Amino acid sequence: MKSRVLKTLFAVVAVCFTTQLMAQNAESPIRWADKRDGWIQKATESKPELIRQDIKPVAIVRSVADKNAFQGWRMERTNEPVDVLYTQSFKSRKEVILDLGDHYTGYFSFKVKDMDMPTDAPVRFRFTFAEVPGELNANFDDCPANSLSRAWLQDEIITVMRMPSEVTIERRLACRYVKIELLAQSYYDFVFTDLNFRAETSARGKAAELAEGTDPMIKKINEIGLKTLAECMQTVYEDGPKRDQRLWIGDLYLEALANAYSYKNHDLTRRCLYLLAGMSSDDGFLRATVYEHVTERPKIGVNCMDYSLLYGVALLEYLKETGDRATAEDLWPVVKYQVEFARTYLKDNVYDVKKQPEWWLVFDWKDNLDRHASMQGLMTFAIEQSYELAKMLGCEGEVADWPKVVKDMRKASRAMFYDKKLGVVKSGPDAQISYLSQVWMILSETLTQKEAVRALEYVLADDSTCYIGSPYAYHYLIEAMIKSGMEERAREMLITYWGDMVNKGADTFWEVYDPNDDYKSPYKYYPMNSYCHAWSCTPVYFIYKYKDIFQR
Ligand code: RAM
Repeated sequence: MKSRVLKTLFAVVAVCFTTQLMAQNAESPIRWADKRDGWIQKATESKPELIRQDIKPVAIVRSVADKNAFQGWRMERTNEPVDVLYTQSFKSRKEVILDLGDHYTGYFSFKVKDMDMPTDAPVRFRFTFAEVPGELNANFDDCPANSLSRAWLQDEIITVMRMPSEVTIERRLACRYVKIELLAQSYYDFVFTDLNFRAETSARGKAAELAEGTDPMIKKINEIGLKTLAECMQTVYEDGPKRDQRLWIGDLYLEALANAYSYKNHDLTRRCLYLLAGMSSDDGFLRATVYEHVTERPKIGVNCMDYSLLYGVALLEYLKETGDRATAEDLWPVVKYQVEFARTYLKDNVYDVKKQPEWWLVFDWKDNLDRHASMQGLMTFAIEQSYELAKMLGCEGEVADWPKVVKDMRKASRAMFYDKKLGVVKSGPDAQISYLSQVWMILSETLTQKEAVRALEYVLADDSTCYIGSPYAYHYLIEAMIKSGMEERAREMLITYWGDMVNKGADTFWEVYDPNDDYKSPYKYYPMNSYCHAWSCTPVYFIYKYKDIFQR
């Protein structure tokens, strides 16, 4: 009897204790610090295998100065076959430029052997790898100190001590052209016996063929977009295989969209979503970028509020595409935290841009862009999308006030940013009119469709509007045009902007492209630009998703 009472008492105490703990957990701020290892583990499980392919140079080319060419240089094929390098002395030739035939990401190796006598001294080479012809004609030592690390520029000095020898250059490269210069030689002669580029990508499968009557320029844009995406699909969605070779939330979002309509390698998206969650800060804020090598590490201190809010949109798209509810449920608290945290920046329903001096708002590579209206619009859009995610997961009860936040934000935006008379959105103390302010107020459905068309027509016709600086921002412009029913303009814009890069010889699309300035780079030195950049691949998404607009 006594023992039964004791047992019951014990059970009651246990139940009370557990209930209290659960209540405590429910009330306490989201604490997923303990969950992060599990998320990294899941990211590891989804790590794709790299597919490797040996690429041999297809031609010997020469650089030709041409003021009509992109950055003043183009490559011209010579009549010499690559084989001459395997039979004729390199000591007398001293220099060559090889063309791999397309852009590749991977490792370069070469073999050399002495010809008749053993080489009596070390031989020294400089190898330069270039994505575009202009890079090969720049002196990388001119790179200003306030640019990014000079070491991103792909030149390597290699000393061969003995022959025969086989050398693989240690760093991973991204290029189409390889320049070899002989800097110091042995008294005796030597030749190359092999030149090889081992290309790597995790992109598997083939995207669907476009409809037969598709405009040839759109076909070309799609082909280059697919190539750009495949080059950036490594063991994460990289931003650029030359630079920075890492995962950023904003790039992930656009790459995942393009992948969902082409290669459909959804595991890579899952991996990246988990990696980012696994490296969030202790209280749950996402880092805008993370590293996967040597081990997984976040870039502490780089938190971009626009990027962290887009994470939820990316997860929603992933769920819609894959139906992988388990992943979406697992990561839902991350999305919830990003929104709740961003909400602490709201003052009278308007995002307080002054509250975050040391953090960036990305939006575009455009220094003079006033980001206030864009941020307000993006946040409204992201909360609405995140709420849709909550509904799909049956969690909307947890965030029941979000629809009201969205409504209040739209109302506040109209009062603060919308100039009804002129029909445009203005931003900042100087009432700046920019493309992006319109775009984000359209995507967030702050403007009605009629107002959206009026606003876009205004900026398209007004030369003083702050225009767009990167393909990343063009993506949102095209999306906004389609949303506003301006399908023809969207098509024209895609053909004009990306088609212009095609006409200028792009093998892959560039990080920053300004039709008015071929040398534009956010890093104060044009070779530092990444000429194969993830966020520039999104025509692929538009072309497949909106068939009626683009595949005719
Ligand atoms: C650069 C990268 C990347 C972008 C960030 C904000 O370093 O190119 O694509 O997302 O900046």
